[in-house]
Amino acid sequence: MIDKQSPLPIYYQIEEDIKQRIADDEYRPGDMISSERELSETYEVSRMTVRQAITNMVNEGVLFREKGRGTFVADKKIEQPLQGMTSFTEDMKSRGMDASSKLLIFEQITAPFDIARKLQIDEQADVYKIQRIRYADQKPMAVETTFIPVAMLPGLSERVVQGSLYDYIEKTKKLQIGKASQMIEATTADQNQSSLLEVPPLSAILYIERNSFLTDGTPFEVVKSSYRADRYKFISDIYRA
Ligand code: 16G
Repeated sequence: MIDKQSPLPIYYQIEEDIKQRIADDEYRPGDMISSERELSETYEVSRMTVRQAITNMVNEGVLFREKGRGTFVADKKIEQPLQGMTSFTEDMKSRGMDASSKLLIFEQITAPFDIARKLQIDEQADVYKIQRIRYADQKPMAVETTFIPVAMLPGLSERVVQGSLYDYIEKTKKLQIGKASQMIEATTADQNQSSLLEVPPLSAILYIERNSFLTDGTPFEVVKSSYRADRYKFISDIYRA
């Protein structure tokens, strides 16, 4: 299994082997993998080499450690295409997962300066500030803070935003969502985010800002979201010009 003559580092070969076993369903999410000692015997390498392979896989989010218990196979990351403007509810449904939300904030406030600018509204204008933890199969995936002009969706209620906002905009309000510009940045979870997302402090986070427009060009939302980097990866097809 391990080729000591290969130019590929041994820890890398171990990583590939364990990943292959996960792909083959030999190891499933939640399964405990063998101890460092056992693995070093199986692969006939030092424990240091095994530790290096495991640490790399923990950092990648393939495995996770639990103090005093062992090392386990993590859930597979959700692959989110970068093209196509979808809602969280649609994303989870299309994967056969159950989408739900916990509403943390639902209030009307005077638009903060940067939000007013992005929504192209008066600085005195009111916006809804909505903060939700988004869950897939009851597991926290992201914390989203959404700003929407009150004038755009008068009468928006807590009940509505507990479900799908995009569904409400399109089906109930008959507005046509057109496009968004989006920024993705790497950050780490602060104390509050780590407790909301149920991850250790300083865990890797994908911070996303989305500025969305109706088909007639009117901005309708600014969304600041923090996604668990151990649960998400973004994918896209790219073409050479
Ligand atoms: C996604 C969007 C968000 C939108 C939400 C609506 C990102 C990266 N994505 O989470 O902008 O507000 O879907 O979801 O911000 P809903 O229709 O399930 O409420």
